[in-house]
Amino acid sequence: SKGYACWLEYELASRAAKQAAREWGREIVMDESPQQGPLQTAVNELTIGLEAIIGQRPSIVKDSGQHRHIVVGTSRSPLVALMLTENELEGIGAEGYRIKTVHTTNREAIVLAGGSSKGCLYGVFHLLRLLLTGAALDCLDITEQPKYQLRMINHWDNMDGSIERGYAGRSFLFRNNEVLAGSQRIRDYARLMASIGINGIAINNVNVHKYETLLVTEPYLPLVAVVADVFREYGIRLFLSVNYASPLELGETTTADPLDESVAAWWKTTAENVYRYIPDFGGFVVKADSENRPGPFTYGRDHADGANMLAEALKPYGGLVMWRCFVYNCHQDWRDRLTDRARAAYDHFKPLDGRFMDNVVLQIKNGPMDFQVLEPVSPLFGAMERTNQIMEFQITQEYTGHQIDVCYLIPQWKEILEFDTYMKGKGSTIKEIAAGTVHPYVHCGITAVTNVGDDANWTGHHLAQANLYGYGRLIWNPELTAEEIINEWVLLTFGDNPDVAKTITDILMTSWPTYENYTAPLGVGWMVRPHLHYGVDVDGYEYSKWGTYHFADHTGIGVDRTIGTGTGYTGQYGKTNAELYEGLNTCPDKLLLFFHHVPYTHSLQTGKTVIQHIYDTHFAGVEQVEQWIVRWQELEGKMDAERFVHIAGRLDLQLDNAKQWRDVINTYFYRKSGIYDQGQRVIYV
Ligand code: BDP
Repeated sequence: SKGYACWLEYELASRAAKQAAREWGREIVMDESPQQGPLQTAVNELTIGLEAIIGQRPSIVKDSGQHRHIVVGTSRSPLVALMLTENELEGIGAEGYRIKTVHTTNREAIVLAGGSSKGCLYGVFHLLRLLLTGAALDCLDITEQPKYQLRMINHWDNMDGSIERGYAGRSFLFRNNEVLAGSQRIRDYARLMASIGINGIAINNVNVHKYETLLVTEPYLPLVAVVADVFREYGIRLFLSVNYASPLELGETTTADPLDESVAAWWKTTAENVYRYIPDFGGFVVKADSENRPGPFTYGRDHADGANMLAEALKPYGGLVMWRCFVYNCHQDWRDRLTDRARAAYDHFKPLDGRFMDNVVLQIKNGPMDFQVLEPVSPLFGAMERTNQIMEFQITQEYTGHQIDVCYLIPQWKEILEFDTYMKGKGSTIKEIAAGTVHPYVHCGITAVTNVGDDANWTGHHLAQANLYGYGRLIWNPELTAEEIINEWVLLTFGDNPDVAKTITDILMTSWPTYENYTAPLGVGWMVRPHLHYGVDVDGYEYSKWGTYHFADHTGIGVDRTIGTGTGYTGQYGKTNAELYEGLNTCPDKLLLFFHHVPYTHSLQTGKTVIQHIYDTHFAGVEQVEQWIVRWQELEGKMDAERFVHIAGRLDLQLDNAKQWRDVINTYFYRKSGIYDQGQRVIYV
């Protein structure tokens, strides 16, 4: 079925790519003999790729008889050392590589030198990409290094086979409370992830219940180890989400107090056992004291106590504790309305800076609320100089259209990465903080909740594959533009028809602003159907316990988060940003209602009133989707029918959704404000 191979669809190779592969790729020269592990995988992948493109299996030789050939090896290979100078090999990090075309008297070779076997693996996927995208192979000279040390994926898969916030079928990791160890799909998945540079995957949901609690114990551990073995071949370390109260819930202790010795001892034994099965185990992901999950608060302890107790157990083996900062009061009542949920993570964690062990990494969602289509950047990120941090994005489209609606998220992530916190002066961007270049973090990087399931095409919507591909590419190299990423992805996934490429690029590049246009306005967020989080429900969360309010009444809308008159949230940012957001006239329009409560007649920087902006954007959002549908229809016959029809169907559903949002939002604000649309369009149904 179309789409299973994702961006590794080598059959799509153009004639030019085939020609180039024939010229260079008949022989792979190596002098190292890998038995297993990433180097062996690298050679296999190069062989598989070349064979699919050329139509003939390349041979692996010690010395080439061909005029043109490919040399693969780590920087320890004598052959590689012969082809590249010491200078050229210097500074290739363990996960990096150099690809260089070397000309000798009568030979030409593309030399791929990996800083380690993992570097070779990443380099092979890069080389195949170069071939498929038509790069000039006779003058290559590329050195690459990932920007981030931890490049992770989080699954929210449950052992019963369901996926929390999954929109692409059921889990391919678990079914009927069993681990699907040994499945081909897991291997195919590891391969896809390695091809975009992912090096750590947490396989189960952060909400850890009965069966998942058992994953770190004997009956399941050997099966988890089988998955870890597969991941290892692809350079990926396996992580597990754990239940903070595991020993208590398994009946092996009478408490989960992190300072209780029996609790600490249980985790030590557990860690020892985990590492017996999985020697390169990555560590634990922990959601504690959050949304009804257990945590150290129950025992009057703080999150440093909790995280350090686990970190102590993992320390001897090099394991990490990915401690999530999504901690807030999810049981607010109306009297709590001024205890702003956006403040929670910072208020809880900032005072603990310096108390965490160096194998603890605080995992912080990109925004202070919860993966809305638009939010300011979390003020906690970069605010703790002495505590490792990793940023968490959401690839799965929980609040951005459930992979029914198109929403290409790379532009959102890029905007976040480029955000300057000014923590250490200008240039203290999220991009640099996550790389550990602003504060001397020992462990840091980026993680994201994934969007895959057992659907034939992995992601439900074919176009949602772009988010997965783009995530990996972006966290390898955040300097890539959103368009560059699409260009690569389209070519690799759909082939080189220019009309197909142009239409898909245009749709993807306009999709995030379009989704924002027809949903909740100006950064206020929510207004979604409770729990489901798809479709409009203006007051769905307005009077509930979750702390997510828009405060719309007959005069105005928005949350006053200023220091002057509001919740004081703006004060969690450094001075430059605090002032920017605090000022009604300096606060960027697009986040206005996140930070300020304003009358509907308030003038935006664009000169429009808030109410007119709401009307206009909601009409514009629907019109944009209608235009996409017209554009899409023009592709009939220019691409495979399977994906053409599938995507056309999703666009129709998206149009329904957009219209519903438009009508409900516009009607609601018309009724609240009594102010007509200046365009005199029908705004109420
Ligand atoms: C929210 C989801 C919920 C997750 C939670 C989390 O609605 O399903 O469990 O985040 O990140 O976005 O822990």
